[in-house]
Amino acid sequence: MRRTTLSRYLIEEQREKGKINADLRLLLEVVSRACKGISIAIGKGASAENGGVFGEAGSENVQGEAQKKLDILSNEILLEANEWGGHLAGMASEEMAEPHSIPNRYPQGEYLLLFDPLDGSSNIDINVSVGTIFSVLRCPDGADPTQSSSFQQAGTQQVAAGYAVYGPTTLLVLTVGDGVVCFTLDREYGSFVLTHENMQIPADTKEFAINMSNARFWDAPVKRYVDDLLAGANGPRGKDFNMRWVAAMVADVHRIMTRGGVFLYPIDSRNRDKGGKLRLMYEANPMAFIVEQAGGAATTGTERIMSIVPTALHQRVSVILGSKSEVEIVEKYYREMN
Ligand code: AFP
Repeated sequence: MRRTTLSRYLIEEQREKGKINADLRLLLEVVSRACKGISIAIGKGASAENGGVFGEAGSENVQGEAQKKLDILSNEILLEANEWGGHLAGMASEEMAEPHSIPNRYPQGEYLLLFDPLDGSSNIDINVSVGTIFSVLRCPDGADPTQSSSFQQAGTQQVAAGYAVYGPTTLLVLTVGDGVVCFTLDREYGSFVLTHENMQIPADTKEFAINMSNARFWDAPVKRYVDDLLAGANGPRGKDFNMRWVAAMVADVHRIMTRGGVFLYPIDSRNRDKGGKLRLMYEANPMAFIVEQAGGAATTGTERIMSIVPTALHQRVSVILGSKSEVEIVEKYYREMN
């Protein structure tokens, strides 16, 4: 049986469907190659040279979070892979305060790439799934790609988005605005192979994902929603729900992409001054694009995530996403209780 590799899928999206151009195809190939590199680094773990790739780096990122060695290594792999191909005008990352300029010796392209190089890094040391999240925008005509303002576009402007999950298998989930597809890394051949076409989030769910230890900080609509779920078959929802929390958004979202559910990292009294916990431009927006393309929904509780026009590169946001009917119930509670 003929297998569809990522390269073949992208060529078909370009040549037959006209959904992407050659530069975007190259960009996505290069990002996938970088994800393979990150997957290999993670696989080596503590056995890698110089004391292994696990553990603290001893530094902090722009958000004041302690960086792991693998955060820095994954960031470098993505930067190095993408800066010389001629397809990018600039890059921005969770791990860098300012956009990364393409060195003058390389040609510049029309696209901007944003990423969280290693999502869920607290999972590294315990050998649980982590991932990479990325978003692709066009650099506006005449805009300076060294400036954050060039990146500050609403999520609706994304031309592609994806994530890699480094779990028991390495997966790459991708959208170019033509549905969502999932590729599995065939380690023997070193290529991503199409394994899930047209991913759709099941509308009905019995699963939710939220960090329950934050319950005392939640706003009333979130508290009411989770209370309803916890009440189970005897409560207003009339059925029992199960809870899962991987503490890596990629893994939680991938579960929802596969078997439905709802993921919440809402704004609360503890994170309100920051605007939430998750980052809008390289975590929430790409996930929202993927989830919407798979028939789901993504909201802050009061507005569609992809409609927000960012005011800062590292802006944070309230995130509620997944099965459409669940997201709509949370939005309804926000409307009724605000
Ligand atoms: P990092 O990107 O800093 O590793 O954080 C992971 C994350 O942003 C997201 O992937 C998880 O859903 C969330 O944090 C977990 O946060 P808690 O530790 O507060 O549950």
